Amino acid sequence: MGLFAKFKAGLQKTHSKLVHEIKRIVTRSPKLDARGIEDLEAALIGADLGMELTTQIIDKVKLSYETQGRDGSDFFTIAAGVVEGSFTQIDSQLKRAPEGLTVVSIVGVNGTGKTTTAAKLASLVQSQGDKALLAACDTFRAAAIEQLKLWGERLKVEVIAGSYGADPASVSHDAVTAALARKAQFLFVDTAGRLHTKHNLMLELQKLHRVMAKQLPGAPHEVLLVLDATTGMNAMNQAREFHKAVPLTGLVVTKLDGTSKGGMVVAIQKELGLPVKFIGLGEQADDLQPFDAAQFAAALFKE
Ligand SMILES: Nc1nc2c(ncn2[C@@H]2O[C@H](COP(=O)(O)OP(=O)(O)O)[C@@H](O)[C@H]2O)c(=O)[nH]1
Ligand SMILES: [Mg+2]
Repeated sequence: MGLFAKFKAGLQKTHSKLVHEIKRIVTRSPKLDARGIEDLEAALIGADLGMELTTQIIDKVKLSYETQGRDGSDFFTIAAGVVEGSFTQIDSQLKRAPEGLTVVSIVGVNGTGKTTTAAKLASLVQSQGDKALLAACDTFRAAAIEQLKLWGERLKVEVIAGSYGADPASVSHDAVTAALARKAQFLFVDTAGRLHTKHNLMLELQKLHRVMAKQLPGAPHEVLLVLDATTGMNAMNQAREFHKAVPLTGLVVTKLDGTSKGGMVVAIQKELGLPVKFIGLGEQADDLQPFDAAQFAAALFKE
């Protein structure tokens, strides 16, 4: 499947709801009366695009209808343009250390898709010719270690793990040592899920990062917060709190295939000024895609 086809398939739920509703509205009132505008607003907000972006789209639509006598069919082009434009400042590339090993720490609350994302990222860089290792630093749940090991077997990626209940910082220390010894380009560190409101767990995460930085200056080079798209705007609070405790370098939004509110990707990025680096569009290894604003906007609005 090509990249656009992947985006399109993964964002199908958001796309079909948006396009269906918008078509209904513009067919009913092609000249866009006040009620038509209101309904369009509701449709965009319903997809979690956020107030700011919705207003931007509606203003632009109104303007073009009033001054250029456009009709409903232009709505999609205008909306896609505004969405794409709102991402221009953002660098969504995965960071790379100037030389040697790049350490990527993967953080977030329980069940958002951290372990899956760590494995998918290892698969991605591996497909680009880099060597990756995985660190099982969720020592809080025995099943989490097994889950990552299973991915490692499937992808043929070495997994560094401690025993259940071990200090995650010591596992991360061993993992950095191993990754350096193997001359790997990337180490993806899978961490335990933690609520952003639990202070002691945030301290534990800080310690994990400190230990790696001591061993390899600059590490972790990338701290990715994994957010579950189906939790909608609650993700915003998680992002704010995590960012206070451990400076984040980017976001991964997973499970976009399971929601019709995919617009939250745009809203969250706009609100927090953090780049969305990857989006999860399914459960398979190749269902994680580097974020691309143009493809994303087209996948939401292209008929
Ligand atoms: N549909 C879908 N499921 C996902 C995606 N990412 C993760 N999952 C599923 O979400 C569940 C929790 O993922 P996991 O990686 O264990 O979450 P963690 O607790 O944050 O480590 C698993 O069943 C994953 O297969 C995604 O992008 N799309
Ligand atoms: Mg996990």
